[in-house]
Parts: sequence; C-alpha cells; structure tokens
Amino acid sequence: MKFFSFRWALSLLSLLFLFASCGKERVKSVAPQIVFKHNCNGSELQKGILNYTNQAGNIYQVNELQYFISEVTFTAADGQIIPITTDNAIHYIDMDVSSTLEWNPDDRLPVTQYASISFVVGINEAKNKTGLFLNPPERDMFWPDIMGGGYHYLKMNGKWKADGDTIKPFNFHLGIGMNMDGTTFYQNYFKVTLPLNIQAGTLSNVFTITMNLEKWFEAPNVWNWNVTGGQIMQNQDAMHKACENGANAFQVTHEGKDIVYHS
Ligand SMILES: [Cu+2]
Repeated sequence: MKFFSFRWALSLLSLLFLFASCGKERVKSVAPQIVFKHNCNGSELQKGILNYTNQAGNIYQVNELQYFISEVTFTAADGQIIPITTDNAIHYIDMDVSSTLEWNPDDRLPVTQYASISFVVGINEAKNKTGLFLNPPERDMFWPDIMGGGYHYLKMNGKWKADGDTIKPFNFHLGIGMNMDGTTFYQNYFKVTLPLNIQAGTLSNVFTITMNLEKWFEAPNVWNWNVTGGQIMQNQDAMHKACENGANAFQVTHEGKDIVYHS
C-alpha cells in the first residue's frame, strides 16, 4: 500500500512537472548534426567494383574517398547567416571511417526559417597552409609545398579501363594548382550553396550532405580519363574542370528528427 502511494505521488509530480515545462520551455536553438553520404548513379557507392560507366564511356571504380568540407554556413530566410565555427570550421571526411561521416559541431542553430546551406569543398587560402594539421588523418592530406602547400581538398582513388582494356589507376586529387613553371598558384577550392526548405515553426537538426560521385565526371565538363590521364595534381586545367563539375556533385536533405518550436 505504501509502495503504491509513493508511485502515485511520483507520477503526479512528473505530470505536474511536464505541464510546468510545457508552459515555460521554448526551443530557441538546436544542435545541428551534419551527416555525409556518398552515392553513385542514384544509390550508395559500391567501392572497389569496376561497374560504373561515366558519361565519356570510361568504366571505372572508386576505392578511396577523402575530402574536406569547410566554412559551413546556414542562411536564414531573413538573411541572417549562422556559421559553423567548431574545429576551425573544417571537417574531414573519409568514406571508410564512420566517425567522420557524422559531424556534431558545438555551434547552435537558432530556430527560424532557413533558405540555404553553404560550404566550401576544400579549404580557403587563409587557412590552407602547411602545418595546419599536426595529426593524422588530416595531416596525411598534405599537398607538396613545391606545388603550393597546404592540404588536398579531395582525394578520390580508383581505377578505370583505359584504351586497349588496360586497367589503370587514377588519383583524382584536388588542391592548389600551379602553372607549368611553378610561378603562379591557383586556389581551386569552391563554394556550394544548396537550398533548404525548412518551414517556420519546425527545424530538423539533421542535415545530410550527399555527394553524387558520377557528377564529378559530367557537367559542365565531360570527364575522360583517357584524355586527362590518371594523375591530375600537376594539371591545373584538369583540376579546374573537375572543380567546376564538383559544384554540381552535392545535395542536401534535412528529413529526420523534426524539432517543433513552441511559439
Ligand atoms: Cu595527391
């Protein structure tokens, strides 16, 4: 009997607490989570299998994918810009390391209507300097000093079936470019802006950025490894074209855990 009353009192208490918090508490901001996914031709990338064909007709496979996303910003419908500043605003992603596929920055997102999300693929020239990263895995993205230094924006390694059905390796590597005599350097990092359609009053805190790998090889420049060759790090023209294509390689979705704003 005594036990029963104790439980009864406890339930009553929690019920009272619930009412009290409903009346007072308002969700003003949420912790964003950014999830990274990698698709090819509409479904999850199957790595290490020579079963993809790009627009130029190259049969190819992808074995490794590592890259940096930086300067993520959310733009509200009223123009307010909320930058993600955690980790120097740089996040490293390795397709094979699951802990890199979810980023939980410390920044908070005010609950409001959002128009878009932007980010840089690679690292801007202010930050992309040798010595920025002291530890692996980020450190292992280093870009040779003689070629401009800093870090690769992206490494996509794989193979393609070259002329004569020879299987050749490719290192689709992007970073700072240079001219033939090494006197001029080019910052190839690029910004991607994707629309968000988040209604006022609700805010999903989970944003999924999907890279559609085939898009790196489609538009505006049809990519043909038989023309570019497998190594492009010293080929500014190729890297420039790759980056133009890369601007079309991302999409964002924000379905998931909707948080209701009590207004
Ligand atoms: Cu490289």
